[in-house]
Amino acid sequence: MDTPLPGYTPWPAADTELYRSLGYWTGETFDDLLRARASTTPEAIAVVDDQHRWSYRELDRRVTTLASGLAELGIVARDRVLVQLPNIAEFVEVIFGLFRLGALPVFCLPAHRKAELAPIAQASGAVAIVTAHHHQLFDHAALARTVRAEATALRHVIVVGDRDGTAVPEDTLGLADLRGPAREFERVAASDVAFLQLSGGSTGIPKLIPRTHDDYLYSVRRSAELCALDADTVYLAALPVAHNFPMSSPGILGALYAGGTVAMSPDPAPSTAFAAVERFGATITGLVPPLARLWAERAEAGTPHDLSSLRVLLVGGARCPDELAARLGPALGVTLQQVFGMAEGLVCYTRLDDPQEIIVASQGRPMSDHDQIAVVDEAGAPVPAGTDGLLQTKGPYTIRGYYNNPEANARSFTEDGWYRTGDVVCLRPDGNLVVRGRRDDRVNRGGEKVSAEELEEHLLAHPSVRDAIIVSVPDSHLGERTCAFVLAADIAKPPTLGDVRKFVRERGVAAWKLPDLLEVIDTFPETGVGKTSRRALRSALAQRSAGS
Ligand code: AMP
Ligand code: DBH
Repeated sequence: MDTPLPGYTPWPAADTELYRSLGYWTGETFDDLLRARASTTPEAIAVVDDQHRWSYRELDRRVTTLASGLAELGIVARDRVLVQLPNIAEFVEVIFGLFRLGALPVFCLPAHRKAELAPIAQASGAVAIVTAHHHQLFDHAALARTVRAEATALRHVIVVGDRDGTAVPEDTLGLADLRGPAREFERVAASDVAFLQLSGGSTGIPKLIPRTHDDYLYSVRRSAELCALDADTVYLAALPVAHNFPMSSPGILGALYAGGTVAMSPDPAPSTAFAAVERFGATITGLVPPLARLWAERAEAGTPHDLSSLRVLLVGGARCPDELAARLGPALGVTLQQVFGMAEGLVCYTRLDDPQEIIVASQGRPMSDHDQIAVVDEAGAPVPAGTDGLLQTKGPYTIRGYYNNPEANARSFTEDGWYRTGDVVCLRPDGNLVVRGRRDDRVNRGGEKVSAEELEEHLLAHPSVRDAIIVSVPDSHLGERTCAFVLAADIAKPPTLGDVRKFVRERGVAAWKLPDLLEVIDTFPETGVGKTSRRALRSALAQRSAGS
């Protein structure tokens, strides 16, 4: 198809030409990649989990069967399909099945509930959802059916059956039953959108991130290079695999690109993941800082598991305290690589051979020579070298617009195509970035982002809440936690933390977004301006909680 996907903002022609001429955008698609690996190293192991061990040949065969089954259902190129799966081998089968068909996975997280999935389904216009039957005692198939009832275009609920063999529920399709007559699939263009990724902490219409084969494969290739992946790599997916970090930095796609192995850990906690490292001989993994701390503590205390296969640990998603960064290498016997990235594009890494000071005290530098970064003030003017400012970026794998969302685009992109990351950073003279925090009201709970505005809206729906403001408070484990400052509707009957958590949960919101702390107060502080801006109130309350 020659025309871009409606709702997608392509790079300007001059940039497209530049990235092609530099050899960054190669014209290869994800399906080409799998076919190439299946033909050159068919016997190599592509994916392992507790129950499966698939060679590239076996993965390729399954992908063809699945793509045929999906085609049989009437799913065609450019259709969007929500994928909400835990870390299991079938995740890889499903996304490559969709790639073969030219359909677009929309990457949802297992923790998402109806309040997230229904708007994502609606905004993406998804025609199907692929989900687990049960996962961690939650009935995902039932959730998917509820979402289908609300999303206009969503027709099919496809379920990866429980591993005890329980039949999939009525009115859904079992993944294993999907097959169709062998067919040829039309090759998609590498300049086409390959999938939609989600941006952390959005309100209203979800911000869907369209990534093309060309741009994403470039980021995967470059990541694989900087993280020294090769055919012996075993990448342990410990974080939820649909997230951009374990997907591509260098992640499961980096491992497949290098002809290595993806190993799935159902859980990132040391109790589960250490056994997975040992069992699968993992050589590299990625963690958010609070988990990295748990891993270090457990290893320092002594573990029966052999972690000696592990060579590189990536830490990112939230600021890694320098003290923790210094501890990780010795504790786990790895080289630490800090990674500061975003699903919208830009990824910065410390390099494996950087001096220790850079690895410990910075979040690295952009991975591409053609990443452009600018550190600016509120008016968009560059700040003096070495001072804190807002990070803007553009480059060969940073999107120029969200999918079908002109309002978000007007806020998040400058007229000349720079992405406003919202991150406050300092650019060191050596070119490495130090991340200081965020400008906006997004709380980063150890890599899981919470939009203050989104959570406030849920709290405002509670009958005992007259008004609510969410602020981030420092936390020794997560880095940040959410604190709800609340005005009670009736001061004689103030809401409790338990009440509001239960209430928000029942509204179908992902668990990580529930408020951690609640403070009922009489009035919100004066902000000094006539008009009470919520932003000003948030910062006044944040100062108050920092002082208390
Ligand atoms: P998301 O929108 O979910 O893709 O999250 C991307 C955001 O996560 C970035 O803009 C940062 O705010 C934050 N982030 C990612 N990696 C790091 C890191 N290493 N240090 C600090 N913040 C990070
Ligand atoms: O937090 C992120 O989104 C993130 C962190 C590290 C990311 O997208 C990435 C690396 O690619």
